[in-house]
Amino acid sequence: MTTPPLLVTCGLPYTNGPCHLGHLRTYVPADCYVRYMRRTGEEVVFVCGSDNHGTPIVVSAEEQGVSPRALSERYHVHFDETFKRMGVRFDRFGMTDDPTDQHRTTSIVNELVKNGYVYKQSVHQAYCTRCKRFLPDRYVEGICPHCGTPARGDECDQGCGKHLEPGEIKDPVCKVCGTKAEFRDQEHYFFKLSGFKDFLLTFLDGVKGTSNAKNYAIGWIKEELHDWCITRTLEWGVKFPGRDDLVVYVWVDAPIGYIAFTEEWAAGAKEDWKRFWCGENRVTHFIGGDIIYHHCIFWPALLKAAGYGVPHAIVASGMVKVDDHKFSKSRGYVVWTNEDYLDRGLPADYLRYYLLAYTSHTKELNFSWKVFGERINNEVVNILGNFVYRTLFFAQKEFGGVPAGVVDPMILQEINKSLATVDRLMKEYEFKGAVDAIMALAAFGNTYIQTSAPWKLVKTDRVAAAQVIKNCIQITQALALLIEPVMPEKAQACWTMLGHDDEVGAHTVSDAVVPVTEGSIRTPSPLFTKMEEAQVAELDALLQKRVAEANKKMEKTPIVSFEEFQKLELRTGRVLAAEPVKKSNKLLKLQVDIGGETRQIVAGMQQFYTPDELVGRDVVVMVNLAPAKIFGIESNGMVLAAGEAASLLVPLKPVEPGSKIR
Ligand code: B3M
Ligand code: ZN
Repeated sequence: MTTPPLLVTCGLPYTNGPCHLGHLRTYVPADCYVRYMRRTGEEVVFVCGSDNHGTPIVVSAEEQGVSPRALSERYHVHFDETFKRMGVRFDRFGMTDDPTDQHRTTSIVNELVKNGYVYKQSVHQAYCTRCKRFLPDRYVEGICPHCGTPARGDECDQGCGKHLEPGEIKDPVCKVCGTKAEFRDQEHYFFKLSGFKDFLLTFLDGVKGTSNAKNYAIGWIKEELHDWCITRTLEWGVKFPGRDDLVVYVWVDAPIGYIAFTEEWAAGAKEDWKRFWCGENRVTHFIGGDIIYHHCIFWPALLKAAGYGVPHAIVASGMVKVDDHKFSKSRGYVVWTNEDYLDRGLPADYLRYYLLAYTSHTKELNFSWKVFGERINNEVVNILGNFVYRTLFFAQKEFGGVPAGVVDPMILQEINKSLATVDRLMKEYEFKGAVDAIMALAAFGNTYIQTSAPWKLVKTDRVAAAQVIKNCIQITQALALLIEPVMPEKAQACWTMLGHDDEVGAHTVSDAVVPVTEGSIRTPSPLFTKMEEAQVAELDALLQKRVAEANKKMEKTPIVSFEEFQKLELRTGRVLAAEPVKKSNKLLKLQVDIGGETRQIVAGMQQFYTPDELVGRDVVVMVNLAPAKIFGIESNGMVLAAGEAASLLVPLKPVEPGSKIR
């Protein structure tokens, strides 16, 4: 049996905001893997596209007063261009809103229905009475029923990370207007996911990729597996077949995009997309660690139910932090790919190197400009750049290029060792390890040239000096070939300086041990320039400024809508009794008549009023404040007062206790 071709995909970016470091943490390693695998002689197709549907896009489009399609097109172009600038080269970068995905999704959903995996059921769905609409997914916010953390309608993004089904979220609030949502019944379609438990356990047992993906998913399945609601009440999306009022859930048509983009590529390349997706395949998904659930549970079950091949490997990247803080756009802990990096003229290859070499693919990456600068200078510039430049400079100066002779077997052996290590680690998705092995070869070269000192040797033994340089050029050639998946532009520059006219990427990595031949090279120039301290400081200052501004914005008192104000129930109340709270020199325990009901309220007023001064007075009470225990005493409301001395707010004219404040 022949091995099927390799299809690599990347999680699809939503078209509602620009590209940032969090995106790149998945795309750069995927691109590195694709480049490497191609250069082992494999047939590889690399597809991605933008994710245009779902509530994140609709909400953003509404905010900006444009259509979801227009917003999607804008960011689609943005991502396409940014990836190219970063050297991430997809064979196809499509859109989920385009006809191919619409068509493939409809076809797959029809298949699911035909195969008996879909049923209709009424669900409690969050509904906003003010906006007069159902609140799917990110239109609603509330509390996660599993862990109690504030969550979005479709996922517990801050807490346990679980996917939430419609109707599951507690205390739902409309994201658009802030109104407390209510639950109303609505008919939806469900996919019988619960029947796939055994299939999924077997699938996950065999799936390749990184262990984090697999292990999380197995844990979730062992806990429980609910059926999956696959429709939403939205205008924007792929219509559910036969229902004009429903679209399929974005997490159905988004991964189907992987197939659609393969179809689009195949149409252009005169290829058969089925080779990649039907039966035995080698589909490899690179994803962010936050979408493991969708790729390891929903997606394989869906493919299986519709009669497609299931993914071969799932590679999940670890989280990104910025300056030791959780990555957060609203808090300013973000690095924008264009604005903060590429547009400042910084080389894409430096960031690629940093992302790949910083830590293991599945571990947390803690970005800081300082460490970025250090690693580029200490590793890329001092080790790799230094070795290559010394070698080529000396070769050119003394021998006018590559000298004659035969490379030492010891050198070829060293290179072969590196090739084997890099090969093993790349295939294990251990990109950091692979980069380290390449840098170790450069460090070996540095030590070798330093201890052999050809610049001294040449004065006494020209032949021996030529031998050293020949060996160093062989190592340089190996480095250019090996570093290409990591730093494609710099690798090409190095390759060209070695005197080649073709593309380094057109060579297999095994060419690293093909003996270099005598001949001329191009005048060398340093491959890399140092990150200047001042430049690093400036980039860091920019980040700090952004964080400070975000903080200020957050601190600002938010504007409150009339509806929100109305949620506060303020009434007049008459103090019936007051006594000091034992063992406290600040608190008074009050009994307040708020109109037919007596409330016990604990207030910090002992220094300002004697109990006698308060009894009989009319005050203003916030009635629907959540009850609290103060000094072990239940307090049910708050008496309003102003200023340091707690001057009581009182009605100017007499009113009945319990009069509403309007
Ligand atoms: N658009 C982005 C995310 O949740 C989402 C990925 C879809 S991959 C099929 O990270
Ligand atoms: Zn609303």
